[in-house]
Amino acid sequence: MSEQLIERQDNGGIVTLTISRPKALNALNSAVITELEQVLVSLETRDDLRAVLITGAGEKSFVAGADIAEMKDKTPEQAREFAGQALRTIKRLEKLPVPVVALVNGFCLGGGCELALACDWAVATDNAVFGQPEVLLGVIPGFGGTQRLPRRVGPAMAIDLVTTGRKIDAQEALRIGLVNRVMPQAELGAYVDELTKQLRSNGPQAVRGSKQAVHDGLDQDLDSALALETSLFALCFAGDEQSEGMSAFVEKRKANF
Ligand code: DAK
Repeated sequence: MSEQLIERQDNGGIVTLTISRPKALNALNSAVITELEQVLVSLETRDDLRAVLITGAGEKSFVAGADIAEMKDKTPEQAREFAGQALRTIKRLEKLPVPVVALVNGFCLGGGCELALACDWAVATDNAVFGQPEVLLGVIPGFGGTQRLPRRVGPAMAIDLVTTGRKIDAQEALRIGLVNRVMPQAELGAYVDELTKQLRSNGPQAVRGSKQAVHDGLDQDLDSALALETSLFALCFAGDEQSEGMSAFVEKRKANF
């Protein structure tokens, strides 16, 4: 039986995906990307999906980048094929209709940092190390780093990181807004439990609608984006969730979504 490179754990619709190539610090090779894409395709149409958490196996690395050994001897045609598949996969992750959270538990470099940037938000353990060191290898980021990084941390900091290739620690990542919070590795499990509880207690369609409003709105001018928000807000009143949520408040009980 072939080794599973993406471990899956489903906790009532909160799915944790663990990239599992610990001997190579979870570097992304074609096999990982292929398996990740298959998993994402299977999640895209799941109505019961509430959130996706993505992390790396072991305590040393989230993802140390694309697999350099595999990339080294690619022909231009093979590089193009890899790029197409990788970009399609990361787009699928970004477009999932539920919150996607990166649990960055160590090295988060190159394609790993770009994977985290395609998630809705990231949290980090205090041993995490971030960077876009592609220039040290004679290439530029190819997984969206030059585009998503400036959108997250601003162009000046992004150009600093992609042109120097310097590594930053978890505290600096927090300060520049690359991650939302930092915690000791031993507390990551408790964070996941708390997040799972929180997301489970919210209206699932409202959670999806909130994400959709932010994502789709960012591609539009403010007036169009506000009109989109109004439409999605009104749509909430067409389902059962709003009625249950507001009735529960009035009746002083917990909503049952
Ligand atoms: N690829 C392949 N193997 C890797 C790897 C990587 N990115 N990172 C680490 N490994 C392997 C090491 O080769 C080593 O394997 P063995 O020698 O034991 O067989 C094992 O993991 C443990 O690594 P180290 O012995 O080096 O461990 P250290 O603690 O000493 O150092 C490190 C950890 C993370 C600082 C170091 O391993 C390192 O600098 N790794 C490379 C980090 C890096 O440069 N990452 C960026 C890669 S470039 C694209 C999409 C994406 C990309 C490009 C195009 N398209 C869609 C077009 C992305 C490019 C990249 O990510």
